[in-house]
Amino acid sequence: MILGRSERGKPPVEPVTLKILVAGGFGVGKTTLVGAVSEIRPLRTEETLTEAGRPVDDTSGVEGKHTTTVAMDFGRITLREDLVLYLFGTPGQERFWFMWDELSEGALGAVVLADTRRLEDCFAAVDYFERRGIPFVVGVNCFEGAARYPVDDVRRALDLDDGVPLMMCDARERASVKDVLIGVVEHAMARSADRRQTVTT
Ligand SMILES: Nc1nc2c(ncn2[C@@H]2O[C@H](COP(=O)(O)OP(=O)(O)O)[C@@H](O)[C@H]2O)c(=O)[nH]1
Ligand SMILES: [Mg+2]
Repeated sequence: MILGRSERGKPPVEPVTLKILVAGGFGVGKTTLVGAVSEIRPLRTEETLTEAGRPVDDTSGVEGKHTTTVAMDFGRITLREDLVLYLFGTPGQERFWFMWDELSEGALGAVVLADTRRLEDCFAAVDYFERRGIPFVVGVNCFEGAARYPVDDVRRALDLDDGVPLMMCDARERASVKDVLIGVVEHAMARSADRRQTVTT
């Protein structure tokens, strides 16, 4: 017998798909994060850092890095059978800012990745999402060798609003990245629920 519907007699669910941006400074682990969780082979547009790009691409602190994402990272993760996230990594360098408005179209929320050794590199992303009212969480990518700071110190250094979640993570670990992504979805949903409340009361 052909089971057109699921064995339990429920119609198959059409998953909700949500778009999440992954932002942060150059070399903070955006490509790594998307690659760690994506079920599809991440689409990457990496280019070898050239001599010409060297004065613009500051690799101090990430000396092992020889490629840079020129367009974007793209990946997909199924959080539940009815919830699929599409991940879009934003290009880290300032000369690609023009792409951000395009990429953030229709996004539910964002992850801003931060490295405590170069915290200032994510200020621009934090500003961008704050200014546009796009819900975001900050993921502190814990590189080994980087000093661990108390969450409150990092929050203060980033001047984060109280409502913005900040999570420690490891961009190489699927489980860790998944927690951060669940954090974004929950934060965005809580924020939109708050807004509905404000409208009706
Ligand atoms: N030790 C460590 N290295 C990482 C981590 N995340 C990324 N990296 C490395 O840091 C470098 C930059 O990461 P990448 O994902 O390319 O950064 P992007 O420029 O933000 O896309 C790569 O060599 C990664 O392998 C991490 O959590 N721990
Ligand atoms: Mg990258």
